[in-house]
Amino acid sequence: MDGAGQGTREGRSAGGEVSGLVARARAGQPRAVARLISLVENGSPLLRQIMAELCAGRPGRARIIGLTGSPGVGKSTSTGMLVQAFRKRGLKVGVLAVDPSSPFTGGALLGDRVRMQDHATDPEVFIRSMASRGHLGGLSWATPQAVRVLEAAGCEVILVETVGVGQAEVDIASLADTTVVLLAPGMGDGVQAAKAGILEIADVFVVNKADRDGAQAAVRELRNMIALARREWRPPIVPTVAYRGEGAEDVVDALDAHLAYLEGSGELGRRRHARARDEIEAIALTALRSRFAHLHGDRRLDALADRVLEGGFDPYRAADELLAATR
Ligand SMILES: Nc1nc2c(ncn2[C@@H]2O[C@H](COP(=O)(O)OP(=O)(O)O)[C@@H](O)[C@H]2O)c(=O)[nH]1
Ligand SMILES: [Mg+2]
Repeated sequence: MDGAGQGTREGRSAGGEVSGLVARARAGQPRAVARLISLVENGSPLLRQIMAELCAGRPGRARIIGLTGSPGVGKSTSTGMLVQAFRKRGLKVGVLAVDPSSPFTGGALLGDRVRMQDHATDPEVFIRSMASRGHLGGLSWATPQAVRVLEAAGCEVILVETVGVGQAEVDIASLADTTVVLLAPGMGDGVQAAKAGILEIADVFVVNKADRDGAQAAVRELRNMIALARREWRPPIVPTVAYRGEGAEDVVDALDAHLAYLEGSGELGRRRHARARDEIEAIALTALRSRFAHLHGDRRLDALADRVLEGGFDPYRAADELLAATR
């Protein structure tokens, strides 16, 4: 139903449709927010116009908090716990789970990929899961654009959950104002943390599952590692039992302390500047890639290959000619 009819309408008055959608998203309508995020996720051709409209007014001012860590460490549970803590303060909260396997409860669930366990919905919470792959650039531009949609919808805090494997961790650190790294006792995370460079990206450490044996040892181990790292900001370590909501206020306090540090040091502005740079770069690289995607099989490429094979013409010059020809 959504398919052909929608397509025709988009074709006829894409401008009007985008403006209407953006207006409804700004008014906080979950369906409009969901639709905009779907368009982001699918790399819709309408994105250029959507972003133009979203960026036309004053920029969004949401606080962006990234949560990362190994699968099963308790990221989704902790995200739910933090949603509650921020809601208690009367803040409107957005959640992006860049991990389609994450179950969430209790918000306006934007799209059907998030499993709903609790049917109570809170209109002041938007929750959405996004596929981490599927288009070039991955997190690098889809997530900032989804964040922009949530900001337009009035979210004051946006929690972004990513599975901490490889590149995703680094990506989340460049996206978020504050990066929370979660560990749990008995997962061998301490050693892994040092290896994976997690120490550098963590602004706050949460040792979740503090109800289990080994939690204190994990805290001690982390504390020792942090003591060796030379950083202006020393990440606090907060033990939590997320599924019982224990430690929620301590995490929020740690997040607040980090925000105060970011603001006081000028680091907040630097991080946001770097984020905008990354996003522009990712869009530009995606555009370049798609511009060159058709080259394979291009007659110009064949002709240049023949010249290189004939001799007297090197592949660098050939590449220069190709680049110049495809401007
Ligand atoms: N023992 C214990 N289990 C927890 C705690 N927090 C979450 N869990 C459980 O750990 C499992 C994984 O949690 P989830 O939030 O989905 O982890 P994620 O994969 O990192 O998002 C679930 O079964 C949770 O109920 C905790 O503080 N203690
Ligand atoms: Mg999860």
